[in-house]
Amino acid sequence: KLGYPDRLNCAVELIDRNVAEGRGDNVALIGTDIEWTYADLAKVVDRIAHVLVDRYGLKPGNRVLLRSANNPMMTAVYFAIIKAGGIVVATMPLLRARELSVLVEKSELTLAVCDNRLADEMEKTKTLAPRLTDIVYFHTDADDGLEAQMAAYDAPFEACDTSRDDICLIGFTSGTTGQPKGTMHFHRDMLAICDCYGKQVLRPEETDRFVGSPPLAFTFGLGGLVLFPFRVGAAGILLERAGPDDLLEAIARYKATVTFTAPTAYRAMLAKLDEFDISSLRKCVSAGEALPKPTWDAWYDKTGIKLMDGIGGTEMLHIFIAAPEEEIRPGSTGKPVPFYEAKVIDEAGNTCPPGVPGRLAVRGPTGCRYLADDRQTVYVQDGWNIPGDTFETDADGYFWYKARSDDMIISSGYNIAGPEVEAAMLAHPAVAECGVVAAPDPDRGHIVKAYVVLEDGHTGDAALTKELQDHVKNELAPYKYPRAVEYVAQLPRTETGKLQRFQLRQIAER
Ligand code: 3SK
Repeated sequence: KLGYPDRLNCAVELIDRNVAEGRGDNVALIGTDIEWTYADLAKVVDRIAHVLVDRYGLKPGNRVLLRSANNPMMTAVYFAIIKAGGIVVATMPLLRARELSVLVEKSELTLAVCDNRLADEMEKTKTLAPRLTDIVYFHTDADDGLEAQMAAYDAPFEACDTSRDDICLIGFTSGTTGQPKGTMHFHRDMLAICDCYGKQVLRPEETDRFVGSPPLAFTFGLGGLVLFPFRVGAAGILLERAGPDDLLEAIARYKATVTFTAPTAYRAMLAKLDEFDISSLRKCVSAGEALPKPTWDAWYDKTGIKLMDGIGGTEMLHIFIAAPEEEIRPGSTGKPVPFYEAKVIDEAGNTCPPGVPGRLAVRGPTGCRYLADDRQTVYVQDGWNIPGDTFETDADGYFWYKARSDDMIISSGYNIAGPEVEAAMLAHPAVAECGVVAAPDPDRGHIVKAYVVLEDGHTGDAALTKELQDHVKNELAPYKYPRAVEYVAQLPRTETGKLQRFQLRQIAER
């Protein structure tokens, strides 16, 4: 049993508890030119909470838009909203006014806290969504900026006496379809992911330093860069720009020990590993999309570190299938995280035997509660969350990812998982990135089509296409080979790095 008390404010548990239990001098957050201990962070959070309550009338249960790249100040605002009993609606920094105004309307937001460097789009949002009446900017020395207002407060802020089941976060997901859905999470959920995946699978230590690329507005980043370290008094390194070079540079500079990023970033870092000292690293988490076995193998060969694959979701808050290092089976996602249950089901809802693919169903201490969205009944059925992924299990209870359920390609009656073909293609040295989807075909219904970004020094001609097709035929059952290969400069990805196969499918259908 996780057994959280009825009255619980997760900001107190994740920040103030570290101070109260003697970890106040531990480094909590590292950003560009700034380092805050837990004692520093607790003070900043309290000052911001005072400003939001006294000057902007924040009341328990109010929702607040938060808009920023990853940095310590964003994190302090995040927890100030929660400490005051508010609900954070964090948004990806790259969202444009039109997209932001949809979130403002959907979440009925009147107050936003925004990094001053993102002011242009924020002001445009205000004109598109007039219900947004107050915007307070930080990272500015303006008289009405957050920092100037905070200077008037020094006293501790008394945390709102929230229930463990009060909502503290609405995470928006556009998934890979482009239709935003708000997922609501409770105070206890923020601790549950730390106590389930964090403590049982990842097992961080107080001396760890976490670094990674996902935005904090994506719950993968929130957990991996803030919640998991905070639960044990460790440090989160927050990078405003987190491309593969930035990540490598930060690992070397700050002696990071744990990384959280997507397979694409691990692949990109592989090419440059020799230029940086990454000897401080001890654990590397990969999620956000399926981890192809060639990427796992290449990372292990070069670093000696076993990539910790996992699948999670904004709906579930974080990772629910993964494996601790000693139980990793390369190519498998792992087993249900302690306190979660998972099964693979057929169309009638019966559990599929090992080796038979079906839809993943999962349940546990966190789960999907959409904000005013009919898709709730599609996602949650009979108390089980159905994330829309096709998996199969093996006799030992490991889960093997096949595809997003809508990424299965049916060609001449064969079921082919696009990501499996992508993994095979990626094992070829000429292939840097690959997306595989169904393309319409008059004879076969659909054929497998691969969109390929080449490594430097290769030319996408007929000879290479034949070589890649033969390569896949050698790696997989030959009917899975891509009958069409197109070379492209880049693949469509979400801001969090997920491949947007629906976009490739649309292109393939033209
Ligand atoms: O697997 C994912 O995409 C994910 C989403 C949200 C939170 C955590 C993870 C791993």
